[in-house]
Amino acid sequence: MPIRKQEADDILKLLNTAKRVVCITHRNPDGDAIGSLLGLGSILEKILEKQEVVFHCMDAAPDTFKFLPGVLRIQKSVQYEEGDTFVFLDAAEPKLTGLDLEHPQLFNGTYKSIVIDHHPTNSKFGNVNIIEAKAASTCEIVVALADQLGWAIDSDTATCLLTGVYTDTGGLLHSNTTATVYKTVARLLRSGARQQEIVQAVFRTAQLSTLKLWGRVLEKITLTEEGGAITAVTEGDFRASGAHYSQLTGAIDYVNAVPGMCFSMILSEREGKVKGSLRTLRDDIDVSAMAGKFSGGGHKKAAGFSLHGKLQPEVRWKVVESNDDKQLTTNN
Ligand SMILES: [Mn+2]
Repeated sequence: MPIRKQEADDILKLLNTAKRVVCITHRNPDGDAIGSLLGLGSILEKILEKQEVVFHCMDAAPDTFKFLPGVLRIQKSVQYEEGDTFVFLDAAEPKLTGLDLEHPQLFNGTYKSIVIDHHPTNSKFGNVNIIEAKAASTCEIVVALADQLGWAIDSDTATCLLTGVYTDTGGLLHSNTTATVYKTVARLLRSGARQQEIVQAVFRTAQLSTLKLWGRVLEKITLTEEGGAITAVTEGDFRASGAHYSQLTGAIDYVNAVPGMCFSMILSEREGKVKGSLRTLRDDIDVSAMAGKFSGGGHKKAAGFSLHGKLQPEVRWKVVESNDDKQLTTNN
């Protein structure tokens, strides 16, 4: 996945003329968000001699990623200054950063900005946009960019970037795990990425509250006539398990494991909104189109949406009289 020379040059120009570089990733950050934020940020810190580099995200990194070098430097709020250049990572549109309403000046041309992302739905809201829909993760694009521009990647940076490559491919298990992904993994391992540290922290560690939350998620799976494996998590489930929203990450793969299903979905309540996560294993189903019906988006096999509202349980009961065809259906 070569980065076009023109875009790489444009990025260099913006970075070199910046007074300060502020790297930003999306709210509720996942491994790719945190990995690309810390990965690119730490590279820029080394190559930019004069400019300070700031790491910025509205939400703190989930505990899972607290092992990553530099994670404590991520700032929830930043005083934006004249001459700042912004680098947006893994954010398909301004609202996903959570900064669009309070700080519209970040997105209206007041500042120079660079957008690096792999979501095909990216609205290209920067002055320079590197959107590679074929990349499985934003970290993969950061590696390609670094190699294109001859930026060095040390073992701490490689560990951050490999984390994003791992998490966005579900540990190299999802269908987006291309030959380029494996090449990127090899390249990062050669730079000293601490692969076992990632595996232990991300895939072999689970808080008790996570396991309890997942128990609730799995117990409530229902199969619909349309071939969906669907489950829902209420604010009450989060409270009862003591888990944070971010601890839901990964549970969808188990919901998606029910054989013979067309798609799977987790609906989760959070702060007055209902978030939907959709997955499919099938090539002939496009869950990003399904998410699009609810103003969401994503990839063909993994997508999501967010609606204002809350979940209301609906139990469907059917009374079947014995020795009789007469059926009575009620909604409760
Ligand atoms: Mn990503």
